[in-house]
Amino acid sequence: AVDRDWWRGAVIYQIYPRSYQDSNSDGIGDLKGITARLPYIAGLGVDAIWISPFFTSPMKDFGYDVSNYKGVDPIFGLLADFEEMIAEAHRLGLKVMIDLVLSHTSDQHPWFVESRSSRFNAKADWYVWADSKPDGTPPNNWLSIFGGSAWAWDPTRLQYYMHNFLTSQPDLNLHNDEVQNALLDVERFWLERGVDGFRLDTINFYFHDKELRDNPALAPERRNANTAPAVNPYNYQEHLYDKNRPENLAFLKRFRAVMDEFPAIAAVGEVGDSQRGLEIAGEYTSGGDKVHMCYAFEFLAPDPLMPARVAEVLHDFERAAPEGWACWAFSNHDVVRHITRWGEGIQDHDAHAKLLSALLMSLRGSVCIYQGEELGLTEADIAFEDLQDPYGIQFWPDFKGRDGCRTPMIWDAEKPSGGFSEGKPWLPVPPEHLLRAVSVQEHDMRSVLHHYRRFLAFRKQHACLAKGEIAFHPYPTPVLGFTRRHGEEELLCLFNMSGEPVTVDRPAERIEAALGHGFDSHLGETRITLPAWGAFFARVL
Ligand code: TEU
Ligand code: CA
Repeated sequence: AVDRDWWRGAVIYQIYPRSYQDSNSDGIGDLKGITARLPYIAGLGVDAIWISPFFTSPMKDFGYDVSNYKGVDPIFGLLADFEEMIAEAHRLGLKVMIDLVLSHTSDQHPWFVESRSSRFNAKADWYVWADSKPDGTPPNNWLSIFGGSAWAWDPTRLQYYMHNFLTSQPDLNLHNDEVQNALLDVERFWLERGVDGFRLDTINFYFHDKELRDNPALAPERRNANTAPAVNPYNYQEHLYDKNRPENLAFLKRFRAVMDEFPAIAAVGEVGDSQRGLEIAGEYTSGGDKVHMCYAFEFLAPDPLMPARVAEVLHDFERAAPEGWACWAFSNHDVVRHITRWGEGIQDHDAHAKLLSALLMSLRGSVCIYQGEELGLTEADIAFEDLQDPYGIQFWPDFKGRDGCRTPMIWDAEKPSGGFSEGKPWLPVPPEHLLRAVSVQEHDMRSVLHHYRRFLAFRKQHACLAKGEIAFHPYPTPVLGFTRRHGEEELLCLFNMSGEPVTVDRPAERIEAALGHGFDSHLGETRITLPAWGAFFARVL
């Protein structure tokens, strides 16, 4: 029987295809490279892979600007390579999720080329077009995430078009039914090719306010403390009208209905909203008729990961979505790798990496881990001359962009560019990453890599970690404690989120240590001792 619920509690391994494995020495990772590495991924013990976009693209945003949704970009290979990859993944028991970028296309997509050619063509209304104000300025105050106005002037149509990201990423107009149908056709195309699900890029940006009302300024106390207006004015606006529109729910239901025509498909929607993210995630994942999970940004922010913060985020989500389902991640291709982001002043890098991975994989929800995270990779320092990310080039040096987390995967310390490519890699390989190569960590049972494997196996043995309810306990800082419960099984999970050993009282319940995952914690008669960055797991009897 097919397990339609496989996604609930699944661990999804995110692959950034440009940087995973190059098979033809052009310095850029590709689908054949991924296929060659699938046994490694399956060997980690994850349930699924999510591959960042590999579709035909001018690569202005490295694939998040699609010019043909049904084609594989020649840089990554052929459709036949994708078919081979998916067959091999399935043979190894891995689900395959692909990354659909449906909110916008590339400006080189034939739909946009036609749409911009005149005000009267078959696709004239497929994008978001509007006249300027009488003084020639954009229709309203909406801002682009990547800087400046969300409107770009088109000299042929003599109108503005809207773009939430780069000017070369025009937003599709999903208010138009033909556009919706075209996107559902793309969905069906890939489902027919055997994909098991989707990561839906910027799912809350699908619709805009048809009346094009101005966004209000965000009240000072709600502004994101991590950004200054000079770096990104986007965070100083309340995004009521340029995204998060109620019309989205009906479209998500249509999208879901197509998924449900196929067995065991799942979608995780990326909800980017620093103000109402969890609330929106709740809306989209409740009711069982829209997306299955939402990818939450809460643990991708620079805020330090304190025990109270973890509990707060999980409570907020449960409040917003008692029946919803979240998908948590600490790192991805858009943010500073978490080991660096949360690692200031921390000495024992490996212990820190292990603790965080155990915590991530013990949260209620599904989990994404990002390639290289299982090696404990740090953020790479990229010189301005080597920068590739347009978002980084725009805001340098206040914001250095996203290249530091996109450097190549490190396979073999002895080979050029760590075994990633025999050519010149598209981003430099930081020398310090070579010490963390798979080839090095394979030989060390105490390595971060072996820890990930052990912990993934531990998670598989304890269904409550994947599917159970979560209840937090008030342990004193720096200890975070909760139990996960599913059916008969209950597991107490304690995390020492500090670099000093700590001792806490043993709980009143009868417990039995469930170790075997590499943390040297000690269960005494009355006390539990956790080493620096240690964790402790026990069955509640
Ligand atoms: O990201 C959406 C998103 O909100 C990010 O732009 C994030 O805010 C930003 O990268 C700062 O960290 C998705 C993709 O993950 C990203 O790679 C794309 O650039 C973006 O959509 C546009 O498609
Ligand atoms: Ca290649």
